[in-house]
Amino acid sequence: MAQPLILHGMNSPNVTKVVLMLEECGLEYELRHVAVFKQEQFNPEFLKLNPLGKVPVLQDPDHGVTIAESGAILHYLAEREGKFLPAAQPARAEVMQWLFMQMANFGPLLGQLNHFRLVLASGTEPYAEARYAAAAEKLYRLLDERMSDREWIAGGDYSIADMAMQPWANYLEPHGFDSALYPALVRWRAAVASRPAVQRALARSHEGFTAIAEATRKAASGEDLDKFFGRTDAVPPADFSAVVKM
Ligand SMILES: N[C@@H](CCC(=O)N[C@@H](CS)C(=O)NCC(=O)O)C(=O)O
Repeated sequence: MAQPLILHGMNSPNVTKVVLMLEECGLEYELRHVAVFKQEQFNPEFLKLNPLGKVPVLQDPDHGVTIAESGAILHYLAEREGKFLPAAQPARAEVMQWLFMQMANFGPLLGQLNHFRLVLASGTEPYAEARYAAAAEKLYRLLDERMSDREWIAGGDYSIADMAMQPWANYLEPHGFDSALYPALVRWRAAVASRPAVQRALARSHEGFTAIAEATRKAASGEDLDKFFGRTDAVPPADFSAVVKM
C-alpha cells in the first residue's frame, strides 16, 4: 500500500502552493508543522532534510525522496503524477518560465515588502520600503497584464505555475495596492480560489498549520523573532499576523 507523503511546513505562501498541488492530485499526505519562530528549522534533524533550514520540505517515502524548495517540489509532484505540467513543448516551457518567474521574483521581492511594510510598521525604513514597493508594483502589474487575455498563467490549462503564484497574489491588498486597478489579476486569483481542491487545501492547511503557528509565534521571544527575520538589532514587529494569515 502506498505510504502518505509528508509535508513539513507552516502557514505561508511557499507551503500553501504545495498543499494546493497535493489536493489537486488527490494524494494522501500528512502535514508536519515546523515552528520556525522557535527555531525548529535549525534543529539538526530538520537540517538533514533541508540544509538551508527552510520550509517547505516534502518527503515521499515510497520513492525515497526528500525535497526542499517549493518550485522543485511542485515540479517533482507534476512529474510524479503526470499532471499540471504539459508533456509537450512549447507548453511545458511556458509553465516552467512562469514557475521560475514566481520563484525568482514574486516570492523573494514580495517577501521583502512583507518585511518592510507589514512586519515593520510602514515608514520605519522608508528607502527599503519604497524600493520593494516599486518592485512589487511592477510584478503585480506584470501579472495583471499577463492575465488580461488568458484564463491561466501559462496560456494553456491550469498548471503548477498558477498554484505557485496565487498564494503570493493574495498580498496585493495587504501590500497597499488598490485591487480595482488590477482587474485581470483579481479575476484569475478568484478563479483559482474557487477550485474545490484549493478550498480543501486551505482547510487542511488551517487545521495542520495555522492555529499551531499562531500559538508558537505568540510564545516566541524577541530574540527568536530577531533570528527568524535575520535582524541585527531588536525592532518590534508591527503586526505580524497580516503576514502569516496568507
Ligand atoms: N525559496 C524557498 C523559500 C522558503 C522560505 O523562505 N521559507 C520560509 C517560510 S515561507 C522559512 O522557512 N523561513 C524560516 C527561516 O528562514 O528561518 C521556497 O520557495 O521553498
